[in-house]
Amino acid sequence: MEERMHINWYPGHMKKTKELLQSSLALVDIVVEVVDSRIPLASKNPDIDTIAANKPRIIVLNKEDLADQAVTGKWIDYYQKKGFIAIAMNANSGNGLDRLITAIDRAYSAQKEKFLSKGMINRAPRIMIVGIPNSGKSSLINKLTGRKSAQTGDRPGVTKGKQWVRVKGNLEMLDTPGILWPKFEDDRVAMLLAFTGAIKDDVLNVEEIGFQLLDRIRKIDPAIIEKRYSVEIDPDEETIEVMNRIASERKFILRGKEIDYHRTGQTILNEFRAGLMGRITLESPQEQNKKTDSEE
Ligand SMILES: Nc1nc2c(ncn2[C@@H]2O[C@H](COP(=O)(O)OP(=O)(O)O)[C@@H](O)[C@H]2O)c(=O)[nH]1
Ligand SMILES: [Mg+2]
Repeated sequence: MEERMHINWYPGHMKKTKELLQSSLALVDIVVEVVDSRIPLASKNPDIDTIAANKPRIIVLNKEDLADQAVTGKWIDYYQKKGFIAIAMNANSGNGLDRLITAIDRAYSAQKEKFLSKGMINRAPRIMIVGIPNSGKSSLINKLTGRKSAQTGDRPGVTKGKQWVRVKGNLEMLDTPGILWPKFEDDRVAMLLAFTGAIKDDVLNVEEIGFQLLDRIRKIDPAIIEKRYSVEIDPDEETIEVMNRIASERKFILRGKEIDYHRTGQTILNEFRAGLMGRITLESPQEQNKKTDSEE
């Protein structure tokens, strides 16, 4: 895409966020980082490895219900090889919450030993949830606290004091998540974030993003598109042809018989995000390995 995508994240916010994050991190034993299983790398913060370097970290591959299970398994291996504990979960249903609690116990074991060997009173592990916007932090917090309503005021810098809450699994959690910024200077990443809805549509060119998503899914497996939109795809044809047929299949035609690309693009985005095309992962660890190999 030629036009650069603009993400509303001001440098002032970022500095404030970083400071808040660092002061919170000093209080916790374990950092729980929430990422989106459909884009497990693009949905990571670029600086967390440095900022949280000295804390045990658990990577939660959230929204696992929307991602390809086999690829999620590969991502878990990928992160575990890097020395993290990684688990898959669905923060909407709570599926995987038990795995998370077990993982926290594991991550805490070394520190627990240290406390005990010094004859200190053992205490519950203190955790903090961090992640980029839309990764599912509030949903996960609600599952841990058993509260129903999502927390609002999810803007960087608006945190009003922090509180410990005792949550499932006998943990103490900071009630406010650490909101991290994405790798927004990277256009490949920005595109993936746009596909999943992590960047609001009103700052995007929906026609273009919808088209790019169609093109990507077609490359992953054209049968996904054929099935969802009742179209047949010729391997030699351009993706725009496919988009045109989707539009006519859905009757997204404007007066004057022009194709309504906005509506077609929006529909592709909405249906992907809602999981209506099935489980799709947009980034694979192999792709990542290839990239780093060529950089070296
Ligand atoms: N399908 C699915 N949707 C999820 C999951 N977790 C969160 N969501 C949805 O993703 C959106 C963002 O979640 P939210 O918890 O507000 O993210 P936050 O910005 O990180 O606090 C909401 O629409 C949630 O319902 C999940 O595991 N699966
Ligand atoms: Mg939130």
